Amino acid sequence: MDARHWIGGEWIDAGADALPLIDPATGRTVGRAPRGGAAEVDAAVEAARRALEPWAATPAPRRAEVLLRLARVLAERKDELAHAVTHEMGKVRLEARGDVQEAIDMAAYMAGEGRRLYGHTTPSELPDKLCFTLREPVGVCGLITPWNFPVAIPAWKSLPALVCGNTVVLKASEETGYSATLYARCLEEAGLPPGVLNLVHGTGEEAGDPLVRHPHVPAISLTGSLATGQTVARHAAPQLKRLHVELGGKNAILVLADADLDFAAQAILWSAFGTSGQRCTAASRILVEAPVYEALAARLVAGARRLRLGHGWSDAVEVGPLVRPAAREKVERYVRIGVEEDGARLLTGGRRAHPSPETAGGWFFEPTIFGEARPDMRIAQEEIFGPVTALLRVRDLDEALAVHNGTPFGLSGAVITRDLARAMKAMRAMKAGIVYLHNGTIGAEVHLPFGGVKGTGNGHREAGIAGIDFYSELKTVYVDYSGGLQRAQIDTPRDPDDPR
Ligand code: UN1
Repeated sequence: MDARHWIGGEWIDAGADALPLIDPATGRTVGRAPRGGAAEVDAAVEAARRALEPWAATPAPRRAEVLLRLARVLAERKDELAHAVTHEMGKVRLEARGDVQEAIDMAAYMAGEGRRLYGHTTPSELPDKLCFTLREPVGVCGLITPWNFPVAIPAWKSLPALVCGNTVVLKASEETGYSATLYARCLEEAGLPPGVLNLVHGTGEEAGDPLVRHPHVPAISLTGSLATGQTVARHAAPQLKRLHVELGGKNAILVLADADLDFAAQAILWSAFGTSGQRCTAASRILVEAPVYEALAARLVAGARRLRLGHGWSDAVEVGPLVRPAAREKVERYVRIGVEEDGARLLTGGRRAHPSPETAGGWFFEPTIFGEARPDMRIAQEEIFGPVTALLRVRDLDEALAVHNGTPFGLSGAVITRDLARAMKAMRAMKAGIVYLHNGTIGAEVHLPFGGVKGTGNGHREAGIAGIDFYSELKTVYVDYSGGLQRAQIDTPRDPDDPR
């Protein structure tokens, strides 16, 4: 499972300073990734610049054909990609296949966009004049992707960029370089011309930062932590780059007293402990109306204890490990804070887990639920990014909404109720980029915009048409075929009584 750079169509092996790729379920090294830096980034940007003009000049429906072939290649190699995902970052096979499926969906969807890439056509205020907009590529796009969706997020970012005629330098996460390498191989197999997408590996400081600061990279898209997003925003600002950052969440599920509690428990367990809680959309707060608090808590505790932990490639397993020892230590720190500093009640979990001898070296943590959390507690405010969720008791929907909105983040929120009026009220009032009615907080689909408000991002969205918007420059075109000089705002026919 060795990762390679892909620069200008050439595959480049790791050198002596390679970074290890580690299976988090066993702690064993499974491969190596090259440790790229400014030199590799420069070479990749150069290759992307060379490839830009011919790719931008290729008709969009032709560009889209590559994406359509990519969808097929990814589908053929789905298991191989999923295997890499599980063995590099630990998510279970079912979810790893879902990760690849998201990339397949995005490839098929963006291939369709190649025959649309719609602009606006709109009337002019003057006769014999036509107004419309065109989409043009932005240029070389620098994409920096995280380890938690090693195939899906590179696809979310690169495929709209490519169909819009941009070329790409992708800096993959140093934890999941092999999955990114396989993704790039699929693009090669699909017939993407050399240099149109370039893949570099390395750390954020050594390879990500030079990409963000590079003078020939006018657009940057990052998915990562709030702190990284702030640094990237600072470093991209002097050149006024087009910047998309997709950062943290502190997502909540509201459970109202009329809810079907068995269903609610299912949705919560999936949203809180899927991917071991390592999703920016994970449900880390559960806001429960007082009358059903105890009954729901009992179901959740029983359900969490039943979840089977282990190596994600084994089919019976439902929850994998945390990605690295530091991630588990962070979770442990928050468990201590929850109990000691905050005074919440630990209902279940809170300890390292040891599912089997085979996984003795892995970084497992028990699915953990806090009860009696209060809105201002650190465990109810800060992103933990692990298998930890906190129950908060609320009086009514109004209080639930106030608590829901009372964090620095705003990615996804959910409400579970059978009452349509209360569901609709919640939908309106939740300060979040994504709202789920009668579901948990995860499960975004590729043809809808993805992103959040407040500290979750900087106002852009990815996926859907919003993704197309980010990766295209709009050119506004006025065609005057009147034969004379018509001056907008001045020669516009007006009401004869208007004295001007
Ligand atoms: C993320 O955690 O960065 O809706 C993205 C979801 C996934 C994407 C999560 N499709 O949870």
